[in-house]
Amino acid sequence: MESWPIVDVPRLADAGLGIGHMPRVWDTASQSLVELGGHGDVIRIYVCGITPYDATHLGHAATYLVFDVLQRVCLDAGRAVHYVQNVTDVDDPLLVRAQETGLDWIALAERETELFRTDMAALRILPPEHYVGAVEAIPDIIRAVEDLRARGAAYDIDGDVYYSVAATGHLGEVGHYGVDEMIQLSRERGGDPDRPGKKDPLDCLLWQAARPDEPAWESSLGHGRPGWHVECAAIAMRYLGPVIDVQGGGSDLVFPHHELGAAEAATVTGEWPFARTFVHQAMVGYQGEKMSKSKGNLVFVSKLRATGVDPMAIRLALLAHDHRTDWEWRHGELTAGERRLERWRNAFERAGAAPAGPVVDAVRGALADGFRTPDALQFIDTWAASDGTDSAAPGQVALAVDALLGIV
Ligand code: 5CA
Ligand code: ZN
Repeated sequence: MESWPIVDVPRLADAGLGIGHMPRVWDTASQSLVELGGHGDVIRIYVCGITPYDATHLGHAATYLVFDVLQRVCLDAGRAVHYVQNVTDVDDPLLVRAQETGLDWIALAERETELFRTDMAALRILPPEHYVGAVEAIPDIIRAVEDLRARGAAYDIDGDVYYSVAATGHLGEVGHYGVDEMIQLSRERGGDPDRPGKKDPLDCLLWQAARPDEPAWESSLGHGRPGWHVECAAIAMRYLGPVIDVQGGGSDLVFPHHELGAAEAATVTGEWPFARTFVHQAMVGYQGEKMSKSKGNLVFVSKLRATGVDPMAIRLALLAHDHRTDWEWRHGELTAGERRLERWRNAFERAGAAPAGPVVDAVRGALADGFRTPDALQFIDTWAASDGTDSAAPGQVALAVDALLGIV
């Protein structure tokens, strides 16, 4: 489907600021910092997209912002990035919401996807090269499921097709949860561990036979619709190849989504790991709980924008938090972001300032070494508060803040 408009990223090398370093990011699977890009010049990134039944909230925005800045760091290091994102435009929560509201599920998905695009564009988030809906990926998904079947890794229950976790030797290698925890998480996050007839409680749906009043497609697997994990596995394999550099998303996707998606992909390709790094944004909470569409405790990007909030202040408010630590949105977050933005913009307008080289190096270092966005912001704060006579510096630092942090 259509992505959103391209965002221009200045090349700092052209402004005499050299090139940056490839980032070391926290990989959930190896539980360590891993340097990206050890396997060629192109960095392949797949990030799990929205299920479009409601508007973009700040938790979503935090997730997509992390992968935006990660790409900026790779680009600054002179690498090319191939970036793919999906839209889960047919799934239970979407169909339930459509039913509840009396809206056509396609119209609901289109409306919310369009709002998401507008929010992403306003936040200056780099668009994916391929923005792919589950519905349009159905042929790729069917092919992946057929392949799993041919390998003996799939079986049927009453017309539903399941992936057999017995087919992977890697279960648990992404999330490191014990079996009981995995069963519990699967129960909480859309799985059906208690369904009779399953060979293993953790086996997951690849293809769901048509239910009354639900959309379904004809296929060699029967009349039905795709399961969730295989959607992302199939799209990533189709557009990025058998092994990717980054599988990204929020930490609520570690299990079962990324664990089982990676297992399915690896069963198809025979290659492991499916992703060299699994990078996760921690959960953004609000009013004591994870911000989530199902709980309804949401702060919407579009609502903030409608009240005149500068999207760049939203970016700064989100980047002020470390991506590995859960945090809660509070009232002061936005004011702090707005004040910071104002201080920075004033500093960029000055006739002279402290030289750009050291602060740009420091920002690059904080981002490359563990992706420490809060530290990166503080280095700019310190520069903005300092005096100097370098007349090129304000323009150069502004350019670096645009290139690396996406803030103008
Ligand atoms: N369509 C699936 C992924 S294939 C899905 O999880 N959609 S979603 O709309 O529920 O979430 C979209 C993205 O935002 C996912 O990467 C999810 O992990 C992330 N996300 C959701 N809620 C939060 C939150 N409160 N904080 C941080 N990230 C979140
Ligand atoms: Zn996904």
